[in-house]
Amino acid sequence: KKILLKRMEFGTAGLRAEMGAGNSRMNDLTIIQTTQGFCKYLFQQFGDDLKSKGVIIGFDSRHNSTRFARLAANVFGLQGVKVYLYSKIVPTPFVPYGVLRYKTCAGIMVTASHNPKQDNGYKVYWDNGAQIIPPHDTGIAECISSSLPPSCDEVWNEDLMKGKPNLIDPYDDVMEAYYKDLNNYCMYRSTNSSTNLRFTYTPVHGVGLAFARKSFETFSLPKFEDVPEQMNPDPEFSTVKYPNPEEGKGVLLLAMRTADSTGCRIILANDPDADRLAIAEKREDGSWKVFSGNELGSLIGWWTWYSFITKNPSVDRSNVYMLSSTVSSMILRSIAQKEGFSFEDTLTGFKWMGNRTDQLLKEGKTVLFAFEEAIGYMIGTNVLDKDGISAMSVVAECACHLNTKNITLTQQLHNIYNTYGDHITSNSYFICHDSDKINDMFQRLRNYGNCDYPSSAGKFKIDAIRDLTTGFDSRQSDNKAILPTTPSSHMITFYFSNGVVLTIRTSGTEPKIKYYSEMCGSVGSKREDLVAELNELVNVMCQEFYQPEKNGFLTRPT
Ligand SMILES: *[C@@H]1O[C@H](CO)[C@@H](O)[C@H](O)[C@H]1NC(C)=O
Ligand SMILES: *[C@@H]1O[C@H](CO)[C@@H](O)[C@H](O)[C@H]1NC(C)=O
Ligand SMILES: CC(=O)N[C@H]1CO[C@H](CO)[C@@H](O)[C@@H]1O
Ligand SMILES: CC(=O)N[C@H]1CO[C@H](CO)[C@@H](O)[C@@H]1O
Repeated sequence: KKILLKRMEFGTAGLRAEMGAGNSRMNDLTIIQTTQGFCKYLFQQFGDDLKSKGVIIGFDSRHNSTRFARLAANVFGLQGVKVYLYSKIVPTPFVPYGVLRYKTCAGIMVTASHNPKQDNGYKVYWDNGAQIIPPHDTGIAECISSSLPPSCDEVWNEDLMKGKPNLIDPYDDVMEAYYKDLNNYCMYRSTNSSTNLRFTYTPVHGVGLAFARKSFETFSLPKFEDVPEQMNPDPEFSTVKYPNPEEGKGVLLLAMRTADSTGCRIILANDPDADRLAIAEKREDGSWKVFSGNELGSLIGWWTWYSFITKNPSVDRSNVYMLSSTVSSMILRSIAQKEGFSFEDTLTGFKWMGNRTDQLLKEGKTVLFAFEEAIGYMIGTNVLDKDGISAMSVVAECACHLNTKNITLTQQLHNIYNTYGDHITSNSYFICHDSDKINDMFQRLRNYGNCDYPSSAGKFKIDAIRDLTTGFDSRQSDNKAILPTTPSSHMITFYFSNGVVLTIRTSGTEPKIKYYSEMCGSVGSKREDLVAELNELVNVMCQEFYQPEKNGFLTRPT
């Protein structure tokens, strides 16, 4: 009954849920209803231009993805809207890329990214090529609830649009154009073709393989080794528990085996819709270092700046931008301060970084790079979203270039910290399924002692607070936060006297209360000391702010 009563909520991330019957699940009916609402909203916003400009639709290799994409195409097609429907599976970034290439009013990608196999999803892009942000989500949600009955019987026919004049397959054109544009990110072609560095690649049963191969070819990189068990699309994700390379070693075990047996020093892994990237590097002792999202962000940030400034030495640096989400490492800010380019942080999610990038481009700025700690990287502005297909070749080229100087990625990461200051992060979460308990916890933090936020955690003093749920920021003279306020979720940032910045937030899609903390050391400080201090602070913070025993919060499974 629960599944019939509660409709899936359409948010800025679109939809993501288990497949099955009922209003709370992903199925033919909820796809048709959602698309009818989305189509209606687009007509309200763009008028009849929608028909000629059209929409672009892509899908991944999950169960039902092709069918869901075709049904969505039917809804638009029946309304006389031009539909660019990919005829084959594509990486998610090919949809936002296509929005910009064909100047469509919107894009839809049928994917649940790295979720378990029983899930699917529906991701939505606006005409600026970025994922939607408020108020479009509520506008679309309202249109969905007011257009629930399927418009006609034909809409269910998967083959309805076959041969219709308003159906276009963009696949071949994008396969050519995307890689032609990608070529601009290749900096040192000559180094590469003869490199002795070897790479292993896994798409973790997703869409990536063909696109990754072509990405390497574009950069004239040597062929990578395939992980045979994981290279072809497999909606069952049969060799992994969760198809999420962010989880680190477990997902990369087979890739490590391939790499060990073929003599590769570097592993590249995309998630199943190939919009994210994980990297591991073999240490001298034969063990593997899996880079965290922040570490990889530091490396790519340094590399994109280094290649850019080498090619454009006399550029006005203040017009050049890098972005990251506010819960990611602030390493880009440190690099920017020293190098003289501009840095901004945004709310979490590429929807915000994509939209901000679009605005900056319209102001004539250059945006080199944006990243978030959840292994999402946007290099350049061909795609205004994270893109694992471009990122993998850029990182591989960076590794080849460093290799010519006998430097590993791990060594270069330390060089970056030596130059710009150490950046140590400690992120984790507690699990809680009771939203009242979560609200109580945040209520207590907002009324700590006598109706104010905490002024310390243990012996660690807090200098300033930003609360993006209420829009408060004690660092601003008017106490108003600069980043947008989101009353629907909790998010408080604590600025400690010792330089640690710590954010606690609820997750929109999971029963987690996450924390993100970072210690930015000055150049020359001792790394072990910084690590010890951050750990002590995080431990006492967890006890005092979360009160996990009292609240019955579960710790992250290890
Ligand atoms: C495909 O979607 C339907 C709902 O439309 C669901 O019942 C079915 O389980 C899905 N198939 C798989 C293999 O997940
Ligand atoms: C490369 O670096 C390693 C370790 O950093 C060192 O042992 C080796 O001698 C170096 N090789 C060359 C050719 O410089
Ligand atoms: C073709 C070419 O320029 N190859 C260069 C690639 O990198 C090696 C070092 O790994 C150089 O020695 C080559 O000159
Ligand atoms: C919701 C939305 O699209 N917001 C902004 C994103 O960026 C564009 C272009 O700069 C703005 O016009 C939108 O208002």
